[in-house]
Amino acid sequence: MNAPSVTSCGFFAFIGAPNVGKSTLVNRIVGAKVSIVSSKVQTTRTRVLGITIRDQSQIIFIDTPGIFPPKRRLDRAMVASAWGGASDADGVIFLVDAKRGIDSDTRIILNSLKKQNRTVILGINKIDLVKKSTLLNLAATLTENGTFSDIFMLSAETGDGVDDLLDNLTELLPNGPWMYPEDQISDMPSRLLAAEITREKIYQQLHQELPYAVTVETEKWEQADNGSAKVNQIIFVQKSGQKAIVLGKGGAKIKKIGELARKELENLLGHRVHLFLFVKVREKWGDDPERYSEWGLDFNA
Ligand SMILES: Nc1nc2c(ncn2[C@@H]2O[C@H](COP(=O)(O)OP(=O)(O)OP(=O)(O)O)[C@@H](O)[C@H]2O)c(=O)[nH]1
Ligand SMILES: [Mg+2]
Repeated sequence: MNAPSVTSCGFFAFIGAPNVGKSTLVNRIVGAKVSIVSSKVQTTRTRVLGITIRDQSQIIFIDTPGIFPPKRRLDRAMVASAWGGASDADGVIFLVDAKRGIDSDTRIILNSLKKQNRTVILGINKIDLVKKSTLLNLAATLTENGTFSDIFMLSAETGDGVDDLLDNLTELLPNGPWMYPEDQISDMPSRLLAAEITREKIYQQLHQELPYAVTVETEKWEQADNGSAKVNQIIFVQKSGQKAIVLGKGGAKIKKIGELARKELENLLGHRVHLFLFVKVREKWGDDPERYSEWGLDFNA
């Protein structure tokens, strides 16, 4: 007779400085894009779930915004959301960028963890970018400055170390039923996912301060009988000069952003999408409570 199968399930949060590769790693683990990624800092603005199954275990990862000294209201909400993700999880993986090493943001997080008396798992990511000796020195310095239950050397880019991490995490999960259906990989509503994809394209297509002055919202979503969807989105900017940059010469930039976002959205949804982007100047969108509610961010953080 077969023994009854025992399942386990739990949450692990990735925290770390901006740009260390938290979202890339969650996407790599899930095997699909659940969280947007860019080469710029502060890409992720809220908590994003990435769910995966390994043998009898369902592991739910919480991708969080990077932690840095906040200046604006949005920054404060993002950083609060990251720490909130850490406190909601069964375990925390503190991710450090092997190339960047211990920069000031990383040092601040190390100190906060120490103050909270919190033992976390250390993940050193981007090991594909450094020599082994650099990596070993970094690991030694980190362990002198923090309390870690385990250390993993990872590359979200190549997948190095990821299997080993997952094998070890399954051992730490409490027994219990799975919390999500077997085929579910995230919990983000389609409207928000669509807005995030457009924001990712903006991060990839526009530079300097512009991405930080921008937010995207899905205003309307109409599903047609033939299976296609008509999606209207508003790109909020803070100044008219920024609107001109987002539009580009003869509208070329926004056309490019729209094309890239539409293609990705069509791939994800498996049906045609008619995407309409509108740019609106709203100087203080960062102080509008409505901009925060859809993300589940705390306006008063
Ligand atoms: N070479 C290399 N690049 C990586 C690796 N992981 C992530 N990256 C790159 O690092 C950049 C930042 O990745 P993200 O996943 O957006 O980083 P993040 O920590 O989620 O950043 P925030 O959301 O801003 O906090 C992107 O350009 C990734 O392609 C890695 O293992 N190796
Ligand atoms: Mg991210």
